[in-house]
Amino acid sequence: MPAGARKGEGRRAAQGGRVAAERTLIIVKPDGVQRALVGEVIGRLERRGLRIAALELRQIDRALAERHYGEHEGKPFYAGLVDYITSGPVVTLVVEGPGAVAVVRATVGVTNPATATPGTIRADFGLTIGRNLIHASDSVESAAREVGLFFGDRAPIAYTRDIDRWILED
Ligand code: RTP
Ligand code: MG
Repeated sequence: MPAGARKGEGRRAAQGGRVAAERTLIIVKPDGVQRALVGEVIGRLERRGLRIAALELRQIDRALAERHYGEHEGKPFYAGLVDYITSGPVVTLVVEGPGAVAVVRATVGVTNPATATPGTIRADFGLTIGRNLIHASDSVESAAREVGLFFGDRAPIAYTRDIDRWILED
C-alpha cells in the first residue's frame, strides 16, 4: 500500500498526527485545593485519556477573577463568586483531546453538585453550588479566551505520549 493511502491517514494528518486539536481550561477551585482533591481531579482527567498541556498552582487576584467571570457581573451570586475564587490558591490546567471541551464538562457535571449525576466530579465531591470544586470552559471559544487569560505568555506544550495510540484510534 503506498505511503499516505492507509486508513485514517487523512484524519491523523488533519489532527497533526495523534495530537488532537481541542484544548480546554480547568480550574481546581480553592475548595478543591483545600480539600486535597487536586490529585483526584487531575487523575480522573488523565484516566479519561486527556493529555495535560499546561499546569500551575496560583493565586487568582480580583482583577483576573473579574475578567474570567465577567459574563456574570451584575448577577446576585457575582460578589460571592469573586470572593470564592480568590479565597485561596487554585490549580489551573489545560488539557487536550478529541472534543475536550464537551468531554471535560461531562466529566465535571452540571453547575449545582446537588443535581449533578453521580460519577461526575461535582456530584462525587460536592454538595452546594457555591462550593462546586472545579471550573471548566463551556465552549471552544471560551476555552481559547481562558487559556489566553491564564497562560497567555506561556503557550501550552504540544507533545505526544506513547500511550496515545491506545487511547486514540488511528
Ligand atoms: P464554571 O464557570 O465555574 O465552570 O461553572 P458553570 O459554567 O457550571 O456555571 P456558571 O453559570 O458559569 O457559573 C459560574 C460559577 O458561579 C457560581 N454560581 N453560583 N448561587 C448561584 O446561583 C450560582 N450560580 C453560579 C458557581 O460557582 C459556578 O460554578
Ligand atoms: Mg461557566
